[in-house]
Amino acid sequence: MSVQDMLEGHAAGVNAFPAETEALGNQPLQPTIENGWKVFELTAQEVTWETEPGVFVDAMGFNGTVPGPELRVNPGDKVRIIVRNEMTQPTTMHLHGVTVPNGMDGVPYITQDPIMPGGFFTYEFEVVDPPGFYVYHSHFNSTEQVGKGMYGAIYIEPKGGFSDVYGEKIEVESTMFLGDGPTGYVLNGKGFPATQPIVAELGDDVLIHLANDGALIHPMHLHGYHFEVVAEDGFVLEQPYMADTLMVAPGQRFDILVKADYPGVWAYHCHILPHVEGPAGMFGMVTALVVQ
Ligand SMILES: [Cu+2]
Repeated sequence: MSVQDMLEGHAAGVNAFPAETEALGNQPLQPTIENGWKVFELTAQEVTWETEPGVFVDAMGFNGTVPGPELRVNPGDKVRIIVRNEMTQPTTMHLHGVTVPNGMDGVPYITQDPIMPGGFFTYEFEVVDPPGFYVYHSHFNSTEQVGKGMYGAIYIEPKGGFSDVYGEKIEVESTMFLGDGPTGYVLNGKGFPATQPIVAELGDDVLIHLANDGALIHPMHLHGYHFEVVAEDGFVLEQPYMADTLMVAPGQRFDILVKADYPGVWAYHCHILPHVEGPAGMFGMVTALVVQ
């Protein structure tokens, strides 16, 4: 590749960021309340998903997006999640890290029959875990189904939200799912330059929920800052620690706090370089913390 092509490629990606694509994941899903139960409805669907401008992949998602919708519940809630299967293959859903009755664990032939195409299953549980960040994902043919996007966030939070958990007023809350399967290297189902920046005002306390639902480890590195790792796998750490690079293995979740004290556009990316940058510039697992 010529020097000119390299320069133009690098510049084009940055100039396009954040590029628009069809649909974003992590959208809030409001429950209905039925006899004291919070009822969420999720539908497993095969979708064509735009990971970056003009790049469409065969994906699978809850309610048609990668990641699926965000579910928010409170300690003590009675929660019902109805999962319908509109796909051409069976599925199940597992509540990753959430304490549930065994029959609600979502593992095919261990705790339930698969949800056949056209069928549904109702997952019911009472929230007994401490406030934190949890995940739901497919547990059937999961290399394909999770790899193609069947995962999403479930937050257990007090009425005052995560500000009450961490004793800081959280001005910006952001969630980042890492993925590396058939969708390519993605953050929340999008590859750079279609990844979404985290935007904060100077001095804001920024909470980032990180989860890896890919098949590879990803050391996530934030430029210009040190962040505080405050929770792991939904548990608030008794001894939070400072870092600038945090290894997130498949299945792990972390909460990190960033005090947005330095203005500017700060790259935030996986530090396995083949996941983020080539001769034509940045791609994949790159976004930015934008402090205004
Ligand atoms: Cu990576």
